[in-house]
Amino acid sequence: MQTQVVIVGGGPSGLLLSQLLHVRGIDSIVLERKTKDYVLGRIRAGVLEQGLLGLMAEAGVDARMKAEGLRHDGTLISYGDETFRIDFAKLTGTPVMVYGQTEVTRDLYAAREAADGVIEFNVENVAIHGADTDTPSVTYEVGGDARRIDCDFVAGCDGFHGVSRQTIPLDLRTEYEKVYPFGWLGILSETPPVSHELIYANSERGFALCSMRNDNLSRYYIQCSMSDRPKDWTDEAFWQELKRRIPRDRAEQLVTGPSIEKSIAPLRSFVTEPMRWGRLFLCGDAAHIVPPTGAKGLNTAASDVHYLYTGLRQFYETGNSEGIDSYSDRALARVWKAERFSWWFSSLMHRYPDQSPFDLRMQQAELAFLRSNAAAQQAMAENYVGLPY
Ligand code: RFL
Ligand code: PHB
Repeated sequence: MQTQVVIVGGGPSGLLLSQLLHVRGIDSIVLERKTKDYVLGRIRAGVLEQGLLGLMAEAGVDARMKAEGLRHDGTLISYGDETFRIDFAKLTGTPVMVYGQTEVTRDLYAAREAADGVIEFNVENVAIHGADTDTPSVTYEVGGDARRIDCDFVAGCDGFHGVSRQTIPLDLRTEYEKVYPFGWLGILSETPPVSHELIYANSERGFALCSMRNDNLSRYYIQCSMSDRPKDWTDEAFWQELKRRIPRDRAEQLVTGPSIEKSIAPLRSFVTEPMRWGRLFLCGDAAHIVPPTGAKGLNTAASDVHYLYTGLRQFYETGNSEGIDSYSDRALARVWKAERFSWWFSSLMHRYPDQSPFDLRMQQAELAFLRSNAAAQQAMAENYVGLPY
């Protein structure tokens, strides 16, 4: 088989890239290790930045998001007995959109299928060959059948555990990592959200987040120990703990119900450099991970897709390789800013096992500063709604 771009990974990065290339007449084949239902069953991101919304419009997949997404003009932050609001619309003129990653992915699958795009599911043993030559290829197996695709470029959109990053020789890449000493226990429940806007809470019992997917689907998280397992937490225990961590008036209004999903996510900051090796380009979680505080993961994946799509388009339309040559530098410049914001917001909102009384005072002082200082709120809002591409 032959195509212009082989895309390894059929998560949001891979599908968005494939659909954007298709709109510009560039062919791709997507290789996905799991089934479509499995990919759609992963409950992940909920908050989309304007940049991603713009890419969805360009890809022709924004109709349902526009009709069903929830526009959020601000967010609430609580600590101790204080709750304050960061007004994104007033500070930046830009809202964010609450629309689940599951829905983004579903819309992208629908668009790829409508365009007869090729997506191979259940692929095994994907291997990328000749990435540092002008004639790369990708081999894989489906149901025991060995296949090979020759291509111009390979996009590694296969997430943190994929093969693409590992394909770049160890001596050519540098990895930066920070693992946080706690996780997030998240549940999804068919109950009305406790607040119109997200609540990020720093309580003495640890962090909590009240989020949502729609008017009758709530997403809540609490900071938990890394040794906890979802089955250790009954729904009842989760709701009790959440109520202790959010402002009292909200806790009294909280509508509880059975969870329809319950999982624990570790918190990690990770970046690999460079994001390109010859004709192989890493995109999204394959190249970087942020802790979820601040909702930057999917949005940063989208900015990578933007830089790569722009570079590939320029190459195919004009023969100029400037965009693909500068891909890694451009993507990383924005990645590191998202890493900084996610690390800062995580550090501000969580209780650390080894936090000293001094560290705690620093956290409280920083929260008090953010609550009362216009410049601090401005910086927070600009980062939250997404820095420009
Ligand atoms: P994905 O989604 O991991 O998709 C990669 C795909 O590649 C496939 N794959 C392979 N395919 C072929 N061959 C192989 N060898 C393969 N290895 C892997 C996988 O099966 C998978 O389908 O990466 P992608 O596309 O880069 O997307 C990244 C986002 O999923 C991620 O950044 C976000 O979900 C992070 N995130 C959030 N991001 C936000 O922007 N806003 C949020 O509100 C937000 N909340 C979250 C989050 C992530 C969370 N978890 C569980 C990590 C909340 C949580 C709890
Ligand atoms: C979510 O709704 O899943 C969500 C929202 C905001 C975050 C992280 C996750 O910062």
